Amino acid sequence: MTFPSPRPASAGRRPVVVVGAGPAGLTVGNILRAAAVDCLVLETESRKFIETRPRAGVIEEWAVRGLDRRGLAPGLPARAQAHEECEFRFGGARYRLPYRELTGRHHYVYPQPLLVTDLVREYADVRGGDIRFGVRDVRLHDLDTDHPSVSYLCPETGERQVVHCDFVAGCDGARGVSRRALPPERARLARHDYGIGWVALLAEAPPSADCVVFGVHPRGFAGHMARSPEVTRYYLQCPPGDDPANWPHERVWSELRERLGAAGAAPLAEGRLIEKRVLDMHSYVVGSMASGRLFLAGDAAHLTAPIAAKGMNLALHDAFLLGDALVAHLTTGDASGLAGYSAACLRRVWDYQEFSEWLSGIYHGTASGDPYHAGTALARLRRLFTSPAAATAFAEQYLGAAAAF
Ligand code: RFL
Repeated sequence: MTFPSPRPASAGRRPVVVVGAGPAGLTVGNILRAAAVDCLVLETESRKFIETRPRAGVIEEWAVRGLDRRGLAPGLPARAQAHEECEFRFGGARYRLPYRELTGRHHYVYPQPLLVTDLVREYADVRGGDIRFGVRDVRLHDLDTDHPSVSYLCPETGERQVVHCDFVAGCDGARGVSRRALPPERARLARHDYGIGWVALLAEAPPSADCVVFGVHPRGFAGHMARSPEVTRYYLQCPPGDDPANWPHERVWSELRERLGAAGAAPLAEGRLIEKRVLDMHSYVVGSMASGRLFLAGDAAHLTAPIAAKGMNLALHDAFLLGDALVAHLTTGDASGLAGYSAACLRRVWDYQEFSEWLSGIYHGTASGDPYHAGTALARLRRLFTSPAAATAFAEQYLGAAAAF
């Protein structure tokens, strides 16, 4: 929904207002600041909250190169762990997929809160960017005109403030307000519900393997992903809508041991569970990521269930394209980047959606209770470990290294 123009209570003017300080919004803000384009970032949460909110950890190599090229997250390649292989466990055995050997590429593991901390510091403390935390009731106005604005309630005074601008970058995630400001035909979602839940866990425990591990088991999928030498993310498939209270410490660890068990595997290092939430696996993609002066980026435009660890990577891809396109338009008048923005982003988005859906078949088919899906899941798995061509194709998709044309 877009609101009629408010009476300016306290007007300011910026070329760009960025709504949301996640990886997408902060990256756009940093690119604008580097080109001396003034902008304002609005965020509903506090700085401390966004710097500690746990989520992603796997960043693709091209995304790290993109950050590095723009002077963002300095030193990240040195501080992040490089991952070169992953392991599938099924039928009581372990199968390694050496994706670096197959493609020459690797993943980085760098927790999202660290990336957000780096990006906020660079934007606000180094590049002098303006950011307002704790804002309430953000509204977008007159997006179909050449004088859009964004208003919000100031956390200190409770008064509505209005900022006039040329463009709005809607980077406010899955539950933000920007997507709702698209006209209905563009806001229409292509949505996919997997009909599956995952208990997402963070354990205060060192990783129990030197790579990401996927357990494909008749009791359900289980995943193991390092986050740091002290913290490990685990996933356990569960019914959608399940209550996290149904997963006490003992049950979690016994299911993880069972589903990730395989001959020769190191025992799991147990630890206190510091995050436990149930995610209902679903994905969506908007019809268009642009309308008038509004451009969406990241989860505001498309959600990718964390099956293949793609969401933050897509948010960064959008942000690189949007930041560069806004700079080109505002500094040289070149509008071609903005004109092609939505189509360019959606190519990669759909590529990653398709891979996530394919991978879901492998993860969840065996436990589906449907012998047909169990059969095709095993066939996909066997193919990965019998056909070097299939393994290489998987590796390219898993790393996001396949060109999205
Ligand atoms: P974010 O990170 O949600 O940031 C949006 C920001 O906007 C603020 N906000 C508003 N601000 C102003 N006005 C409003 N009205 C607002 N409403 C909301 C929010 O407070 C927030 O600060 O979106 P962004 O920037 O698009 O980034 C997307 C990523 O955060 C997301 O895709 C990833 O976390 C997904 N994801 C993963 N992605 C990967 O690439 N690799 C991974 O390994 C990976 N693991 C994961 C994940 C997501 C997970 N969950 C929680 C669904 C693991 C998990 C468990």
